[in-house]
Amino acid sequence: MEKNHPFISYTMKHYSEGKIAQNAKEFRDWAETRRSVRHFSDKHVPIEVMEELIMTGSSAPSAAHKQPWTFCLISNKELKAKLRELAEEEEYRSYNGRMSEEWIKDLEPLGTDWHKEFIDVAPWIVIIMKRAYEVDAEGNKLNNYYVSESVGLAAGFFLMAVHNAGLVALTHTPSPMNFISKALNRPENERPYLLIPVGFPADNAVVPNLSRKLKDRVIEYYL
Ligand code: IYR
Repeated sequence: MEKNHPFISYTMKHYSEGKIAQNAKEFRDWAETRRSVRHFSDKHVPIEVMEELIMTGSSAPSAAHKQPWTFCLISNKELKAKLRELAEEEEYRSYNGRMSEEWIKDLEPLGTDWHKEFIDVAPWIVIIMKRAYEVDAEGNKLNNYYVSESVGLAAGFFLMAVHNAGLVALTHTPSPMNFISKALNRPENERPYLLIPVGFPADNAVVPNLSRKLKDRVIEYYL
């Protein structure tokens, strides 16, 4: 083993087969209760909570352990209002010409349109940036690998942390997203990946009555 890259032992709690089956079932049942929510309350969520959720996101595996992400944590009212305005401008154009008829039809059951009220109502907006490459102190570019895959995993971990905390989120992809880089003054090596409002659901929040694929359509067995 390389001296410069030491390994440490890793041990996990040993569960019985029955307990493992129970854990798997209970976690799945709980995960199935997560929903994307578009109607937010403006109720306060402490910054310390958000930091914990983000650090759970950042615990995700990443290619070559580069952790190629930055989570922008936004509560500033003026900035949220500006982001909403810019997102709505782009979304208006998307819904009124840029998106295909098929796409618009696919979104019908979700009840989305170009209005993005949640961006300034939710107490927090988390914008996950993917870092295409790193820049060292001398200005040299350093590679990151499988950036989209890695950042997708971090986003997934983050969403589960939000759900676990008793909060809700929406994975929003305003398109195109370059306005975010400008509004947040992000460096050249970062690209917006997802905009995620986080908070409590509004009292009158509703979600579409969707069902999820069952295992016969999800799993192909090679036993
Ligand atoms: N970006 C638009 C459209 C949209 C696209 C998909 I794919 C969705 O699952 C939901 C919305 C919007 O946010 O409304």
